[in-house]
Amino acid sequence: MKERLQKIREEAIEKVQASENLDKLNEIKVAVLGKKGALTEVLKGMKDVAAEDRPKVGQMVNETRAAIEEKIEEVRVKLAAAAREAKMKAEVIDVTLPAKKSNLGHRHPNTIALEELERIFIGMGYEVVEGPEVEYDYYNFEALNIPANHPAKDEQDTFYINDKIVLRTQTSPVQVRVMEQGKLPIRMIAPGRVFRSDEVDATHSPSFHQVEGLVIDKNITFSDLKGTLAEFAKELFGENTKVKFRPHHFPFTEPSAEMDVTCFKCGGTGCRMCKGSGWIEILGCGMVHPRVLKMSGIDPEEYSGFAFGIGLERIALLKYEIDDMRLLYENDVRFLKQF
Ligand code: 2NM
Repeated sequence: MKERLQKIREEAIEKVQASENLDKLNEIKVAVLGKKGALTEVLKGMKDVAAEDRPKVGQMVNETRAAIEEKIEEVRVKLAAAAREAKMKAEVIDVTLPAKKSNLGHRHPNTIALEELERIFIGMGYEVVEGPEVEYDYYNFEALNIPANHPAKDEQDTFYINDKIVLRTQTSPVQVRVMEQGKLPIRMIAPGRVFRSDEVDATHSPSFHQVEGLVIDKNITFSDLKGTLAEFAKELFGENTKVKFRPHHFPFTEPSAEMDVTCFKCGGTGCRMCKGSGWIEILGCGMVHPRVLKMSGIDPEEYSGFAFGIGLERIALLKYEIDDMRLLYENDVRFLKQF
């Protein structure tokens, strides 16, 4: 019996010492100490041992078990440390490696300009309203007092879907739709894409963007128009910006004007930016024509209003000093990232 236990002990310790990982070690533990293990077999054979020898044999079995367990624990601690070490090595993070590039997009200059205009007008209590890009001839022309023989209506200038439907040439049809709803007063801007049958060059594109504004209330005068647009120009181009209004003609406003701002580059003394004049044209405007009000169901004896139209690309090109409109449509990230 003594020899048998001695043999079990030596063999077990040898195997435990040779085990290369925790799984292997556990396998050995089960094979020696488990329910069907070699040592358990010995215990089962105790009934054949003479009664007076049992305490002695029992003690020997316990000693053997304790010795094997001790060895297993010793090796387990070593293997666990080695496994942890290996895991740490595998998961090591090299903080000196270059970071992964996150290709975050960038707002388009048009978008930056639009958000700036929206911020300014929302700050003055205006609502932002959008409408269809494919529009009835009625809303795009007739309701805006644009006569049938007007050059804007020519196929040379407008994309026709059929004789009643066009691609809108301005965003004012959105304002006609709002006026028709009859909820007064109105203080709104209508931003969006418009279409004109133009050849592409540095300052033209068949598709561009406008922000048109409309205010209708009782007692709105040209002074309100001037005050509002002068304040807008200061917000957009700087506190020292001055404005001037030149008489103009639009079918949908009377009187009509174009507004210039003092050049934000030279302050009005004349430079390349303003082609020496000191002034830069930025928008068209006027008092809404009584006929336009009447057609949309608003009584021009009771209400009056002003409107204006701003070319978004024009603002973006000016503000970010871009010299060719085509750059805005190429979507080259090297260009877009600069703003
Ligand atoms: C411009 C210039 C002047 C304009 C007119 C209207 C409406 F719907 F009230 F009649 N909306 N926008 C307007 C006036 C647009 O663009 C250069």
